[in-house]
Amino acid sequence: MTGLDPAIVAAIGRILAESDDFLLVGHKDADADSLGSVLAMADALERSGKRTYPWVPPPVPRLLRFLPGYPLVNQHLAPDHAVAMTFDAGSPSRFGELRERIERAPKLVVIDHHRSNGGFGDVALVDTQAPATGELLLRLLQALGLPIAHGAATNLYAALLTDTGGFRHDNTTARALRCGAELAELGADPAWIARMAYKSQPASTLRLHALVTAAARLDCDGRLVWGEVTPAVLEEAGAAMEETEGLIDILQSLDTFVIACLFKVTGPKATKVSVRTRVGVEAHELVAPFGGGGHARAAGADLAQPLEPARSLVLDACRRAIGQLAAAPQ
Ligand SMILES: [Mn+2]
Repeated sequence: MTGLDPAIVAAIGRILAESDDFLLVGHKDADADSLGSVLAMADALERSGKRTYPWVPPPVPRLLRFLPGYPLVNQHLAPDHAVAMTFDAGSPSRFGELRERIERAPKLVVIDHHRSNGGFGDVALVDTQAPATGELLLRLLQALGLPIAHGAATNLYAALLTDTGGFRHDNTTARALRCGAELAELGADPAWIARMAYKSQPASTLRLHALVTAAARLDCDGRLVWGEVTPAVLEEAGAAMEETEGLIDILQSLDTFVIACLFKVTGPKATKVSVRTRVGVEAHELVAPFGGGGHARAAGADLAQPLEPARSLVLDACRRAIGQLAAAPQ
């Protein structure tokens, strides 16, 4: 057991005891950590006689349809008196069109592990050392004595597996592996979840990854690598934007990698960037000037600009960060 703050656990326990309806929300561009945590919490609360309303800002990624309880997401509007709980979001800007709904809930409970978490909500269980929000939620459910059924264990394992990049990123700590073992004991099937998360790609995804990887550019002697996803490349691959998941992992597998960026055109004046960094460059600090956030090694930002100006702003910041790294005494 990792030590959760007993005062926070008790405060969450009181809110759960006093309410019957819970609006459970993940972040926009939902990943398995946010949606898996939402679904695990929904299952635990429903088994405790509560009513739950699991939501993520649409669209709900189809890639995550293997998560137990997926068909329950975005089905029923929560009543106004429902308590809101959010999972894996470091700021209210991550709730997209659900933001206003969450902010007028009578109580807001926040469960998160982002470095960039600015502190919001009436009660916040935030641990930036947690390998995944799913890990933090497992510890919370255990501390509160709530049921953790097979489906919830599967959701939490999927959260942990994907947030550690398949147990490869530097948040793959003893704490993460212990959590994985406990979830396997609770009924999660590691091989099946790995197949669903990583080995179930449609041909369009392989084509998209090949096209973007082949067109990727290197700079700063290969320490900076970036790729871009435009409407044209999506059309050529016959792929949807959500199929870009995993692409950044290919870019950051480069031997000389220090910073990897993936730029995605999400509108005529909207560009999303995902950033990965090696130790020495703080990804969440790199994207902060652009209104973004995240973790030390993985972060992202949404820029209200077309691709070209957005790309040059971000790449300039990357070059400066790499320059400072070179100048720093080793
Ligand atoms: Mn996460």
